[in-house]
Amino acid sequence: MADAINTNPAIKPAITGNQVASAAAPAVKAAADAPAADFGSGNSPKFPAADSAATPARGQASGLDFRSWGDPHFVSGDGRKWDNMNIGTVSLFRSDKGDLELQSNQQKVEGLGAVGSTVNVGAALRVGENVVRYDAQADKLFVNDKEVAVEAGKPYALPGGGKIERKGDNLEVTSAKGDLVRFEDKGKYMDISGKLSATREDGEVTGALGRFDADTNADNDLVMPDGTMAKSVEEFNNAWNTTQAKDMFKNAAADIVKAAQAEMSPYAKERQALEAEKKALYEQEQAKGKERLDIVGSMPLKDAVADYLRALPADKVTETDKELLAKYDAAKSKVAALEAEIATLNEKQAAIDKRLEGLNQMEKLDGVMKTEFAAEQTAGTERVKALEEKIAGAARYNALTASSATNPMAISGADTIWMQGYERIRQRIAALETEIADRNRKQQEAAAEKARIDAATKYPVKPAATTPVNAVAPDGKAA
Ligand SMILES: [Ca+2]
Ligand SMILES: [Ca+2]
Repeated sequence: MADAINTNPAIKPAITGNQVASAAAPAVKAAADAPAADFGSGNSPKFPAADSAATPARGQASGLDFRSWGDPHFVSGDGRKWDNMNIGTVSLFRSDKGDLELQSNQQKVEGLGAVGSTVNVGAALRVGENVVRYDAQADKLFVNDKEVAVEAGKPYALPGGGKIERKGDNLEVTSAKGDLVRFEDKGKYMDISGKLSATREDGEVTGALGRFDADTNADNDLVMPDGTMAKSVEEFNNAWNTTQAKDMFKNAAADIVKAAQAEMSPYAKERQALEAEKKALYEQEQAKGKERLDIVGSMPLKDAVADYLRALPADKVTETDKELLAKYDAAKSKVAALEAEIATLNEKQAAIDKRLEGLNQMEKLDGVMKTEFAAEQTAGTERVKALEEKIAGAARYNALTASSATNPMAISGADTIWMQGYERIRQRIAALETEIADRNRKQQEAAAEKARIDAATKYPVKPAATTPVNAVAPDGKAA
């Protein structure tokens, strides 16, 4: 059968990877939106914060609050309420971008109610490359397996971004993206509540607390791990029990982080690395901006005075003024050097933004390629079936055509109907071949577009051989 497909020159094998036809790629759009550096505040308004980057690829999630409280009553993003009294580790939610995951440890505790109740006795949260665990019964907090004490008014900074704060009996963990998870100490147990970052996309975060989707409908939040709707609350609750391997209460923090990274898609990995780098660049830019402002604020001379002194004949300038002028010049070139550094830092952030947007587009194109490939396979199967029918009927069709040529009256009504059916098979084959070629072309176009975007948005833009920041100021002196 496969031979039959390949004999048709119109049917090319589908593209499965990054193969690219040499299709004429549209000209790379100039980076016209590259911002002018804003030296006024040291902050570029174009890049206000590290988490402003990614344009949502699939719409923002709506309804970001969540809660698991008491003997646990769950509340989903859109406000659906139900109970989950399962014993063990529950996967409350997980981001498909790989940067956020929350689990709870549900156990039956005696002395709560008449016969004891199932409650949250602990929570484990992975934020980026950190695992934060809270043991409600011992009232102990662990960051990456080390016990940590967080006092009110003294936020604990998480490596790589984010923080933990104490607010009365509560501990609030904020991720670098702005997700908030609250551990509420209730003595023998805890409640868990919080709000996801507004940057979260439709369905990006999902788990035992439901799917955080773009709509505001509470009835469609109970989505199973395989993406289908749960048939019952019980089925839904049971589906989100955590396996031993992914249990954050039972594995070392380093192993949890490693496993999470291994599961991330290449897009998610690159995205995470870029967002971390962008944040670091932004912080450097702020520091340089502040340094620049400090120098500008304490210039030894006003520009007008410097201009005036320079305009004087040399013998009219005092030694003191000469010294001031020299200091003024040094400060001026330091400012110029800082401005150049700030501009470079700005450009790098712009390039990262461009790449992040590129990653979104490439991910979408991957989806297009997958869909087209699947449809092409379906059409291919149908074509093979039709070809078999065509081959099986060929002798009869040829015989009927031959006798019809000599004596049209010799063809019966049934034969005529049969011949029309045979014609339809031939037409169907032609239509399928057009469809297959069309779907194949769409895959090639998507692959070419993906390669074009990949090349146009590569980051870092230049190899690391460019002048390193901080190396040499324009005046030739070490900065
Ligand atoms: Ca929603
Ligand atoms: Ca919903």
